[in-house]
Amino acid sequence: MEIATAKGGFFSNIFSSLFGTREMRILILGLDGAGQTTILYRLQVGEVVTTIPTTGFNVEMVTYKNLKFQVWDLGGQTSIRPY
Ligand SMILES: Nc1nc2c(ncn2[C@@H]2O[C@H](COP(=O)(O)OP(=O)(O)O)[C@@H](O)[C@H]2O)c(=O)[nH]1
Ligand SMILES: [Mg+2]
Repeated sequence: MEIATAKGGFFSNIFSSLFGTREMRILILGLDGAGQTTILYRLQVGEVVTTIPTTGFNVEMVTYKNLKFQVWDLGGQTSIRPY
């Protein structure tokens, strides 16, 4: 039973990597003001948006062809750097 499940997973992974949507996660790290949030929204909405300093983080889905990226943009200020 377990083998069947593993096989199913194996083949559905191959199938989805050939024809389906692949999901990946990207983490953007950098000092505050480096342009991380600008890059995130440039990727997502296709244009440069006005940003405010990130307190905490932004998580957005970005779809490119059959790839789906979950992009994490973490603020870089000293106070939240430990995270
Ligand atoms: N000249 C220039 N300014 C940029 C660039 N990328 C971002 N900025 C500006 O730098 C400032 C900080 O950007 P932001 O994306 O909020 O930085 P973050 O703190 O890393 O998220 C904003 O005023 C942006 O408009 C770039 O490639 N060139
Ligand atoms: Mg930011």
